[in-house]
Amino acid sequence: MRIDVLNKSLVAKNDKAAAENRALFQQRGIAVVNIMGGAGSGKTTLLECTIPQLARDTRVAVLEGDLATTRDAERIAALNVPVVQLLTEGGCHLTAALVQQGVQRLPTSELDLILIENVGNPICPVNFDLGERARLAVLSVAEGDDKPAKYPYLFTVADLVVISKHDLLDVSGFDFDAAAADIHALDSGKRIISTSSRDAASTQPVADWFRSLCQRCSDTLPPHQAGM
Ligand SMILES: Nc1nc2c(ncn2[C@@H]2O[C@H](COP(=O)(O)OP(=O)(O)OP(=O)(O)O)[C@@H](O)[C@H]2O)c(=O)[nH]1
Ligand SMILES: [Mg+2]
Repeated sequence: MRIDVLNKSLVAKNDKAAAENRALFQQRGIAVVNIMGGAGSGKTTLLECTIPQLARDTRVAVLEGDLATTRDAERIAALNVPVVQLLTEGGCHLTAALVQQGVQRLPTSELDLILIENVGNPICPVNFDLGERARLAVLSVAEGDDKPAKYPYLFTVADLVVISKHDLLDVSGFDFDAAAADIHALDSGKRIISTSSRDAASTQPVADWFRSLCQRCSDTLPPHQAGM
């Protein structure tokens, strides 16, 4: 008797839309970053800190993923960049199909970079390729230094890890070296950047990383593998 595995077929369907997205992004020369991390880890704040630094030389737009409300999109719209709010209506991650719909509302012929803020969740988004070029994981010190070991897949798939809210390091008791060691146990070469919204200079390396992806837009990269 044949047994259908629903989850696998969902991922396969998503992969088809992700491949279409990736082809479109490559054709238009747009770098796309999938930003993932737990609820409240500081994803939107990181966008608020970095987008103004990109304004002088990079044409950026944002897709905001949430379960409900347009609150994050309103924060991004205040920066005067194109933004579309994607509502999953209960879903704990964005899908490539929803991203496809969002991209249709963006002026893609006028963009260098699309930053996608995924739903606040350190688990579900990891399995769903959106067609992105790169993945950014955000972990705040307020979440605890044990999270890289407990939620390893987020950190495995990420091309860059941001540890945010550095200004709260002392009060949170976060052991930075222990967290970094757990991340490097997964991948010894993984780059980690420590940021604080209270220190504008700390987010500059993240803005520079976004910009560096744009300079390589015409490269052909294979789809990310979750390694799970
Ligand atoms: N002290 C401090 N607070 C921060 C920092 N970054 C973000 N916050 C605060 O943390 C809270 C959550 O930040 P957001 O940027 O909304 O987090 P998010 O990851 O986008 O949240 P979701 O979209 O709900 O998943 C807000 O109150 C921010 O002001 C930081 O570097 N330092
Ligand atoms: Mg947010």
